[in-house]
Amino acid sequence: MTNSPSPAAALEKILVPKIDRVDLVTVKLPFVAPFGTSVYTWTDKEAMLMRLESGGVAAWSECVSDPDPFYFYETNGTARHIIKEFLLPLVEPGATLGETEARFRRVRGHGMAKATIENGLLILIALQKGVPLHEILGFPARKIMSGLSIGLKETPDELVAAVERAVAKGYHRIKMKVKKGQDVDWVRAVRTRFPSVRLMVDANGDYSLDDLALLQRLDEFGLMMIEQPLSYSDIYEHSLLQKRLATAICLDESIHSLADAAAAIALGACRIVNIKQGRVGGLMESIRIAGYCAARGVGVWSGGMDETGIGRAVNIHLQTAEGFSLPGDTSETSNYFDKDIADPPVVLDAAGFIAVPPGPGLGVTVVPERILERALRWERVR
Ligand code: OSB
Ligand code: MG
Repeated sequence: MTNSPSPAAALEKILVPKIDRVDLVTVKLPFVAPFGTSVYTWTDKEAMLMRLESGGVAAWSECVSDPDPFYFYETNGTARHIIKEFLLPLVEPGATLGETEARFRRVRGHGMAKATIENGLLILIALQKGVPLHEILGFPARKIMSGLSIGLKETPDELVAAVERAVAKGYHRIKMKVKKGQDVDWVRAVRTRFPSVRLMVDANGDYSLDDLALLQRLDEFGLMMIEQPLSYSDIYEHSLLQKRLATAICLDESIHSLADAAAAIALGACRIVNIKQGRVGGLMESIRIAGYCAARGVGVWSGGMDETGIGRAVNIHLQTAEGFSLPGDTSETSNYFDKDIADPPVVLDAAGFIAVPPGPGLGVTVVPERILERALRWERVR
């Protein structure tokens, strides 16, 4: 594909530290409001966390799967199984991260499980060196653009009110979820109230090519993009659709790797890629995809999985990487939780930007009492 060095080349050479202990801890945090999508409505975030301990230093990472397979095939249950039985046994102190990633490739798929370990190792390495994660990734700190993902609402008025609050906060772009029967009129309601706000929709795969005429009606609203209009597993039909739409298509669910992104771009299936570091198997693959897309004029942004403060901080550090050109689904902690398990919470500054939390590792402090308070399960696995 290309002979230029991978933007993750330096990362691949970093050595895996010795690991004294590994724990998997499942927590459940109630959302401030239910989050509705075309595939499911979540009322809380049930997250599986990983705690790596090495020489008295503890690093927390988060598996971005849900307890259910409604957005993605992995679940907290499959991730626990794959991590315990197949991935952790492949993690060998003294091997490089590149070698570790290569060993992980023998396990097909299960990127969220792989990313949980890779995130944890990188955070641990950053903590041991006393530097922020973004520095280990190879990028200087920069302010991150913000974006809000608004779930399906009961009425257009409720949706417009949510957009009003987001605009008042200064979010750089607003995404609204759509589904069949809750699309054109709802977009029009928002557009009528806010003719020029940077707006996009996310269908989570609810449409098919039979809906072409309907999807074409969205072209009149000047949307930044339509995210994953067709099936979660499709690339080819998106390429047919993109030829018939003025609005850019963004792929989310369909992209599991750099190879998927390359195929989608070659086919003209999208003009924008949503990178969720867990869905693509980790931060190194995310950095490769972002670099690949940027070199081809394809827009990139960081998606979110309604993460706790741990996964949210990972997404913020990732967005210092080259290629992240568009505002992502990175919004304030208060949009999700009254009380998160890490401090400080994510907040927007007066211009709508998010600062990378300073300090070693993620730059956020995990509060053990809050984890214990919310823990459903605590299992030592190594
Ligand atoms: O499709 O991007 C999605 C949340 C859970 C599962 C899938 C998606 C989402 C979001 C919200 O849109 C992202 C966030 O605010 O973290
Ligand atoms: Mg999406």
